Amino acid sequence: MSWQATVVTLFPEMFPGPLGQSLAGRALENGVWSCRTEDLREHGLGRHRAVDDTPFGGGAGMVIRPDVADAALAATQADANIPCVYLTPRGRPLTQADVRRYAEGPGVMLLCGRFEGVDERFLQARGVEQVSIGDYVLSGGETAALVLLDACVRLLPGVMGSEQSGVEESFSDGLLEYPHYTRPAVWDGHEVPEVLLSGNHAAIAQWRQAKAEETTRERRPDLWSAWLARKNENRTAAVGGAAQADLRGLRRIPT
Ligand code: 9D3
Repeated sequence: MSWQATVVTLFPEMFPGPLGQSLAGRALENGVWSCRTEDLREHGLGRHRAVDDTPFGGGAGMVIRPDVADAALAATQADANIPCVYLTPRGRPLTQADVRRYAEGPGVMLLCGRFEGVDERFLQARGVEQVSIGDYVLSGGETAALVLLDACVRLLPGVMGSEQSGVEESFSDGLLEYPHYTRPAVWDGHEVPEVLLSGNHAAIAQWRQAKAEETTRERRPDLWSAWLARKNENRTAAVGGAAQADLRGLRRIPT
C-alpha cells in the first residue's frame, strides 16, 4: 500500500509537475507514492461549470461554493482516515512536525484554492485542516501543495535511503546548518576556513557548532530564542527540578 496524494484543483496539469523529477519522481515511478488529481471544474454548475460565487456580505473576489467543493471531495473517494488539507494564506504555518505526521499516515488529500477562498461551512463540516506555507502571497494553492508534497515524499521509507532520516532528528537540533566548502581550496582568491583543512575533527566540530549558532542568531531570531530557552531548560533540569522552579519564580510543579 503506497502513500497516496490526492489533489483537488482547477489546474490538474500542474501535478505532479516538478515532483515527477529527481528523487520524488523516481519514488513515483517505483510506486512508493501516487499522485491523483480531481478537477474541480468537472463539478461546477450550469452551462459554465461555475465553481464560485460572490461573497455573502459583499466584498471583492469570488468564493468557491461548498456544494461544488464537496462534490469534488466525494468524487475522490478518499479514505476517511486520510487528512484533508486546504492550502490557504489563512492557515496555520506548515511545520516539519506536520510534514512528519502526514508522511507517517496513509497519505493526504489536498484542496488548492483560487479566488478569495472556499466557503467556511464546507471546511468546518468536513474537518478540513487549513495550512499556509509562509507569509507571502502566491497566485493559488497549487505551488503550496507541491511544497507540502515534496516535504512529505522525501520522508517516505526508501526515498532518501536510511542514512538521512535518522541524521535529521539528532543533527539539526533547532539550529540552521553551518556553511559548506569544497575544492578548490582557493577559488577566485577566496580561501576555505583553515580549520576545515586541519584534520582536527574536534576543532572542526566546534567551529561548525559556533557557525551554526552565529548564523541562527543573525538570520532567525525566532529559532535562536527557542534554542536558548531549550538549552537553559536542559541546564536547569540538570541542576534539579527545584532549582528550575525557583528560577521561574514558581513553586515546583510536577511535569
Ligand atoms: C486579498 C486577500 N488575499 C489574502 C492575502 C487573498 C488571497 C491571495 C492569494 C487568497 C488566496 C491567494 C492564493 N494563495 C494561496 O492559495 C495560498 C498561499 C499563499 O498565498 N501564501 C502562503 N501559503 C499559501 S497556501 C495557499
